[in-house]
Amino acid sequence: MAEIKVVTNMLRSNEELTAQNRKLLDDRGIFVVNLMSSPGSGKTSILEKVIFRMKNDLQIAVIEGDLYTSKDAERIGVHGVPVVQINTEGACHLDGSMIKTALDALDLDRVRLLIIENVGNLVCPAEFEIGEDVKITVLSTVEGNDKPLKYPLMFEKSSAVILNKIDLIEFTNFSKEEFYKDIRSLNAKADVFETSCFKDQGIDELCEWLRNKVENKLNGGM
Ligand SMILES: Nc1nc2c(ncn2[C@@H]2O[C@H](COP(=O)(O)OP(=O)(O)OP(=O)(O)O)[C@@H](O)[C@H]2O)c(=O)[nH]1
Ligand SMILES: [Mg+2]
Repeated sequence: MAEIKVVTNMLRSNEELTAQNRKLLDDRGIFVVNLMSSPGSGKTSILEKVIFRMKNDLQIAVIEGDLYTSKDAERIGVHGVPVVQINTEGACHLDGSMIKTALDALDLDRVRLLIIENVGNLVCPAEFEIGEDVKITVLSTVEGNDKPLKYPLMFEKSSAVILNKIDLIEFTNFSKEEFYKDIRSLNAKADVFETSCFKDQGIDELCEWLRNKVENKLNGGM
């Protein structure tokens, strides 16, 4: 019983903090992405590509979630955009309190698009709202096309799904047919992008999608 109470309190506290974070971000019209995937699917690589293309005409900031290191924040920092690293010290997902700390470290008046790279994990991050407008899930071809059905929640809740490492598909048994069938059965509305960070494929389309979302939010819609 005691354990159940602790979890309940934690979730409630996360909800409260997330609501505060969301208000802070909504008041400024900042569009927020919660970027999730298994470890190594290509979240940071995609971010680097997106930032390179968009940073000159859009104010972008990044929050990097990682268990222990600041390796991803260092990669993003090279591109000259504001980035805050959160080390979860073993926790498998970001939560409202961590995001609050990170928001305090950013100059939000100079941000239009905030991308939060969650801890690499296909399960836990999907269960915690962190003040985002949309969730985006990345799956890479080398992980196998069975993952959406095996780990459905993240795919169900995402507004967009990115199928990354499309350049490697010929070396795998990944079935795009099965993948699209399963994604559609879980989430009929999700937009799907096929990307390769090595071949620069699909990144322009993803940037366009993000740009539209940022503009919609600025204009008061979602
Ligand atoms: N072939 C190929 N490799 C890629 C692609 N995107 C990323 N990679 C490689 O995949 C590895 C992992 O990429 P990351 O961007 O670090 O992945 P991540 O999801 O941020 O990883 P974590 O933050 O550890 O969860 C790196 O070696 C990348 O160079 C791609 O489109 N094609
Ligand atoms: Mg990363």
